[in-house]
Parts: sequence; C-alpha cells; structure tokens
Amino acid sequence: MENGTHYRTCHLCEAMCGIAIEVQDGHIQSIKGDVDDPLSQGYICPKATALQDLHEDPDRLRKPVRRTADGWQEMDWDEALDLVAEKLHRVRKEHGRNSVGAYLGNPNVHNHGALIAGMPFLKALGTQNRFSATSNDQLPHMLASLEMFGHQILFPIPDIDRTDLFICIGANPMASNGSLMSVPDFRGRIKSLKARGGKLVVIDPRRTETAKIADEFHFIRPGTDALLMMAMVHTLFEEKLVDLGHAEKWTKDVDLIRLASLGFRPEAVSDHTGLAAEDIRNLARQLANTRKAALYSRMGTSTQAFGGLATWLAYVLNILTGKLDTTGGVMFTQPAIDMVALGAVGGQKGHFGRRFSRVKKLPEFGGEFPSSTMADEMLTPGEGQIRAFVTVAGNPVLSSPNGSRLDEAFSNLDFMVSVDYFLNETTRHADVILPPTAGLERSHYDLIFSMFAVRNTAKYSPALYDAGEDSRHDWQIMLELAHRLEKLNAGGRLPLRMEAGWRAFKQIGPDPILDLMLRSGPYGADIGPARGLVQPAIDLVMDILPQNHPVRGLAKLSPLNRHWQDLPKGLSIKALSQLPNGVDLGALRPCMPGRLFTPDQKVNLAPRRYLADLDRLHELLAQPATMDLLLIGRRHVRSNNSWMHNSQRLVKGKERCTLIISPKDAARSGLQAGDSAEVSSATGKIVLPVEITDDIMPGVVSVPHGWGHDRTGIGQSVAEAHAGASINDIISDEQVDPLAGTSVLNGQSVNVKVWRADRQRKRA
Ligand SMILES: Nc1nc2c(c(=O)[nH]1)N[C@H]1C(S)=C(S)[C@@H](COP(=O)(O)OP(=O)(O)OC[C@H]3O[C@@H](n4cnc5c(=O)[nH]c(N)nc54)[C@H](O)[C@@H]3O)O[C@H]1N2
Ligand SMILES: Nc1nc2c(c(=O)[nH]1)N[C@H]1C(S)=C(S)[C@@H](COP(=O)(O)OP(=O)(O)OC[C@H]3O[C@@H](n4cnc5c(=O)[nH]c(N)nc54)[C@H](O)[C@@H]3O)O[C@H]1N2
Ligand code: SF4
Ligand SMILES: [Mo]
Repeated sequence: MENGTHYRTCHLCEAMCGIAIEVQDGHIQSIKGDVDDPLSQGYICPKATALQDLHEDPDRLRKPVRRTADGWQEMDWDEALDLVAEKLHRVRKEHGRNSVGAYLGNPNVHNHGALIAGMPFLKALGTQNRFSATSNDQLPHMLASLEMFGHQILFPIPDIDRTDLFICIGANPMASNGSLMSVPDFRGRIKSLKARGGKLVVIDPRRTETAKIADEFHFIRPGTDALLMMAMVHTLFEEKLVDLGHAEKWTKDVDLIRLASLGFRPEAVSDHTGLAAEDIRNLARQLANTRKAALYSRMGTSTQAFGGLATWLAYVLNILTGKLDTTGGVMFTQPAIDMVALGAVGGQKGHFGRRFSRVKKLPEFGGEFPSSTMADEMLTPGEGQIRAFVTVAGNPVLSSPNGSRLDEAFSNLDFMVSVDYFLNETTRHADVILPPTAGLERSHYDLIFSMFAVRNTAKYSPALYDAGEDSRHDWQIMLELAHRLEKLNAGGRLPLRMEAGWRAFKQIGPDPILDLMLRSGPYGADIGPARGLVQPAIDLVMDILPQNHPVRGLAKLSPLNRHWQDLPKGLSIKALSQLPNGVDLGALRPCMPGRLFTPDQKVNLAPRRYLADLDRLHELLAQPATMDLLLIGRRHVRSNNSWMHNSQRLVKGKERCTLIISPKDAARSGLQAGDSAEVSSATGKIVLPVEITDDIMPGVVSVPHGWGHDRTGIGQSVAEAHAGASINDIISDEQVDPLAGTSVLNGQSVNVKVWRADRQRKRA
C-alpha cells in the first residue's frame, strides 16, 4: 500500500461521512474528516477514528472457528464452508425448509457486497423464517411508504439545508447523526438554519443533546405521539390551515383524515401526552404557516405501541401542510443508484401480510417476520419449528426484545452459524463462526444510505488494505454457502450453465454489478463500453439471480430514463475512482408525482389499515393516562448499537450505560446520586448506576441499548471490562405494535428500586 492519504466513506452509521486516512508504511497515522466530501464537508464523529481500532483489534476473528469440547478451534475456509452447508442442508432435509431461521443485522445495510450477494444467499437458504433489525427499527416508515407512496423505501427526507422550521419528534440526531435522513454535522446544519432565521423544535421524553440546541422543546409521555399528531391534524382542519400545495392534484382521501381527526381535540389529548393544548395548536400553526418546514420522526415514534400510526401521521402532517416534495420541506433523494426504481422494476416495491408467523400469527413484511417472535419460532415445538439458525452481522441477543429468552433459544438449536468477526453475546451460541473482512479491507459504496441523504451525492472507495489470501468478504462467504447449498439441494450437481454462473459471480464479485448499476442509473455513463469485458460473466450471473433481484431490472433502465433527462451524466466506478472525495449531484429536487408507485398514481393519505388502527388510539384516550414508570432508550455518539464497545478510545471516560431518572422518581424510589438501581419488569431485571437529572420527564426512565457484555464466553476484552447491562433483558417480546409487528422498544412499564451490592451475581 502506498504512503499517503486514502479517502473513503465511514460505514459505521447512516451519515456517510467522508474520511481521510493517512497511511505510512502500512500503518494508519490518522483518520480525519475529508473537507472535500460534498456531503459531510470535513465533519466526523469520534467513531470514525475507532475504525483503526476495529481494523487492528486483536480480538477480531480472522479465521473460521468451530466450537469443540475444548473450546473454539480454528478451521480452514473450505472445511468450514463445507461443514456449514452440509449441516444446514441436513436440517432442512429432515425438517423442511422453514426449519432454518436467518437474522440479518444492521451492518449488512452498510455493505454493498453483502447486499448484492444477500439475495441469492437467502434464496439458497429457502426459508420463510427470516428476520432482521427492520422490525426493531424502521418498519413503520417502510409500511407507511408502501401504503401511501406505493414503494417501501421511498422515504420523504427533510430538506434540512433549506428549511426554516425543523420539527424533530422522537429522534436525537445530535447523537445518532440522523436516520432515514443521512445528515453528517447536524449541529453545523442547525447553526446555518438558525443563521437564516430558522427554528428547531424538539419533542421527546428526554431533554436530549438535540433538545439542548433547540429553540423550542416539549416533553412528551412515551407512546402518545399519535395522539399529539392527531390533535395537530385536528387543529389544521379546525383552523382552516390545510393546504396541500402542489400535492393537492395527486393526493386522495383528505376528507377521510378530517373525519378521523374529529375525536382528537388538543384539550382531549393534553393529559395523556403531557403537552398543553395551546402548545399543540401552536405546533400545527407553525408547521402550516412556515412555507419551508419539515416534520421528522424516527426511532422514538416508530418503535413504540403506536409506532405505525405515529409514523403515518408524521407523513400526513407534512402532506396536509404542503411540505411534501417542496424545497425546504420533505423531499425524495435521487441517488446515482436508484434502488427505488430498481426495486420497482424487479417487482420489489414491498409487500405486507402475505403470510403470518407460525406461533403468534404476526404478519410478514418484505418476506420477514417480526424479530420479537424469533424466540417463539425456535422454542415452540411442532411442524415448522426453527432448528438451525444463521446470523449475519447481527447481535439479536442484545438488540432484540427479551434477550435472555433468545439466549435460551439459540442454545437449544441443532446447529447455528454466525457470519461475524466478533465472539459476542449472540455468536457465542454458534457452532461455527465465519469471520468476514472488516470495512477497510473491502471496497465501499453506500447503496442504501445514499437514498436517504439530505443531498444527492455518490462516492466509491476501493479497499484500503489488501484482505489477504486467507480471508473472505461477506459477499464471498454468502456466495460460497449459497453455491454449496444449491448444489446439495440439486443432489450434488448443478446444470453446467448454473455452475458457470456461480463461478463467474464468485470471480467478478459485486463491483462490476455495482458499475452496471451506476451506468444504468439516472446519472450513468453510456452502458455501451462497459458491456465488452464483463458482459458475458454478468449474463451468467443474471441466470442464477432470483427472478425478483433488483439487478435484473438493470436492462430495463438506462441513462435516458424518462424522468431523469435533466440530470448530469457520466457515472461509473471508473469515473468515481477519479473523484475519491465523492461527487456532488446537487440539492434535493421535486420529482412528484412522477415517482409515485401507487396504482392510481396518487398519494394514499388514509390507507384502511391505519384508519382501522385508530380504534386502539381511541381506547388509549378513553383510559386515564398511565401512572406507570415508562422505559425509553437512548443513543450516545461514542457507541454504535451493540458493537464498537471493544474500542478503548470509544468506551473510555464516564460510564454511559446508566439509568437516567428524574429527581422526583429517584426520591420516590429512594435513589441517590452514586447508587445503583435494579430496574425490573415481568421479563427480567437489570442493575445499573443511576444518573439523576431534570433532563428527563418525571414518570420516564432511560437506558441505552447494546450493552450487557457480562454474559459468559464472549471474546471482547475491552467490551467485557465496560459491560453495562442490556435494556433488552427487561423489554418484553410479547408487546408489539399490532399494526405492523414492530417491537415496542420505548414505553414499556418498569419498576425501579435501590440495588444493594450483596445481591450481585454474574449472569450465566
Ligand atoms: N432496546 C432497544 N433495542 C434496539 C434499539 C433501540 O433503540 N432500543 N435499536 C434497534 C436498531 S435501530 C437496530 S438497527 C438494531 C441493531 O442490532 P443488530 O442488527 O442486531 O446489529 P448490531 O447490534 O449493530 O450488531 C452488529 C453485529 O454485526 C457484526 N459486524 C459488524 N460489522 C460487520 C460486517 O461488516 N460483517 C459482518 N458479517 N458482521 C459485522 C458485529 O460484530 C455485531 O455482532 O438494534 C435494535 N435494538
Ligand atoms: N452514535 C450512534 N449513532 C447511531 C446509532 C448508535 O447506536 N449510536 N445507531 C444508528 C441506528 S441503527 C439508528 S436506527 C439511528 C436511530 O437514530 P435516532 O432515531 O435519532 O435514535 P435515538 O437516538 O434512539 O433517538 C430516539 C429518541 O426518541 C426518544 N423517545 C423515546 N420514546 C419516545 C416516544 O414515545 N416519543 C417521542 N417523541 N420520543 C421518544 C428518545 O428519548 C430518543 O431521544 O441511529 C444510528 N446512529
Ligand atoms: S457520524 Fe461518525 S460513525 Fe457516522 S458516518 Fe460519520 S464518522 Fe462515521
Ligand atoms: Mo437501526
């Protein structure tokens, strides 16, 4: 590797910050923000520098390992891949294809190789028992987009750089750097917003880091956002503030929304939400009366008992006030690889409720069942029970509700394999762990988050480090397993052309396909010259891709795609390689109604399943406001879901896995500064230090997720020394939002009491 500066994109979170890595004699000297990156313009958060720690981490697995009576034993790749394929095949043959379960975790989405190879891998697994982080996360956004716009990933993104009013509900972008809104340097962007006379409003049960830079802040009782938003809708109609702007022509059922809102006067929801009626009215008035305004909602409003309704209503409020698809409102990103269009061409606009899970009859979304029912499917005997499991880049023991029950479920399987480079709370249950390369050892292109960014940009980075002969990328592991499984399924032999297809795919890897996607995309270079060399290989690959694989749609797209004629052209991997800082494709642009995917080309403002779910909201309102202590989550800028805790520079300093509690509730529980608290629910109990502060609403306590590294048998020395406790050990997997099956990660009831040291016990 050459000495000098290597530019790439940080792949840890959705913000896609550009980084500049200084390398000397093969060693990283520094990791800094890339001032020439068109999206992040030099901003990075502290996690970027920890990419070096991840790369150099001695605890990171680099060879496959197998569990034996004498501990973990290294294996050769071929031996490991053969063994895994054979075990999975055997279970499938004996117990049917749904006896294999699969969970795909968050980092897959930051990995274009895993995304491209993921579909043939899942097809080869052939199971309907698929799960992912989606149902602990953005499922309500996907369902609302599917029902209203006809496409599961067509998300309205705040045009934050041009808006004059940003209303942020249930999100903390100062810590998270945005989600379904890739927004590096949120602080800087809010500073600019204020400098142009704009305003930030935050609504959250905790006075978060984002709330602290807001011009207006309101506490809200967890789980009541749908009531607040319905009352805002009510105000819009009552005060004749509804004005859809150009969306009027292509939006239907406005009157159904008016009727639905009738029962939700601001006065009626005030007690439940904790907001004064006049404040609710003012929120609606500000949104309506500010021409460039965007209302944005995220984790706090999606992963709760009324997450489906609240997320839908956030979209509705933007539409009723004419903010959809307008400058400074909420707009649709038009990235260089348009996964929205590709998905549509491949018949992948999304689907919901086509089948229901075996045990709890929960609906599938996009072919996945809710993660809250994963343990049910493993632990409940009968036809279709999951007996073998595959995890790829996921740690559900810490990230899904009722982690202890998942511990039990995973430890009772016939076989488990994890594709992951850490021995952690989940992978410790595996029989074989297959460790992929880490971020700096592979090329990078943000297929997914480029679609959710506040600006159109594109960037491709080659691998910084050569991965070496004896390592495998995620995509290689997936393709190797898929190929073996398909072969076993076919009785040991595949037709010659299929065999050639697998070999070609493994040989070319994902990047030529990425190149084709770029060239055939809206800013693409002419497809012609690209075809020459790789086309025969790609033709073979097409043959083995599932019928609905988005890549199959490439042939039908072209740089001359009707809706995109005015865009700059010329992108390919080669072109992007010459622009290592990335390329700016401009601010968000209006693109409706041309980008609607509903059959009638109209926004469906009042889908039936949402109207039907309003009965539950009426019931909530009819009951007195709860007096229970409600648990919510939080994120910290130096933490990343359940991992990156093995980096000393990230975990150092003040303990972060604490219970945040108000002085009032602390006094009621007899808690004082310096104490530890036992937080319990019907699901379990955890112990953690308390932080007593007025920054949280009385009646609410907050615990971050992703901690709890004190389980036995994990191999991350730094993380174990900063173990913390797992919030998901006290979150019930019985509670889901019935609308979509999303986990209720915020707003469950808990009890809190003082914890005394003599009761301490290490977890099994
Ligand atoms: N209570 C509560 N629970 C939550 C949340 C919450 O707010 N509150 N948030 C939810 C959300 S939004 C999410 S997205 C989920 C995340 O939860 P998961 O999807 O389960 O993922 P992570 O916790 O990020 O764990 C990532 C795993 O992938 C491994 N890994 C990292 N990079 C790679 C890679 O390149 N390849 C492979 N093969 N493995 C890799 C890591 O070692 C780690 O084991 O957690 C959810 N859980
Ligand atoms: N540093 C860091 N960055 C991350 C991650 C990380 O783990 N660490 N994870 C990444 C991932 S996978 C995701 S999905 C995104 C998530 O990004 P965000 O959605 O911004 O995530 P959170 O910080 O969890 O913000 C949720 C907020 O909702 C509030 N809240 C809880 N319950 C309620 C409620 O009932 N109503 C309202 N109105 N608010 C409520 C919480 O107090 C919290 O402030 O972050 C990404 N970025
Ligand atoms: S905010 Fe931090 S973790 Fe996220 S992409 Fe930027 S540098 Fe990486
Ligand atoms: Mo997430």
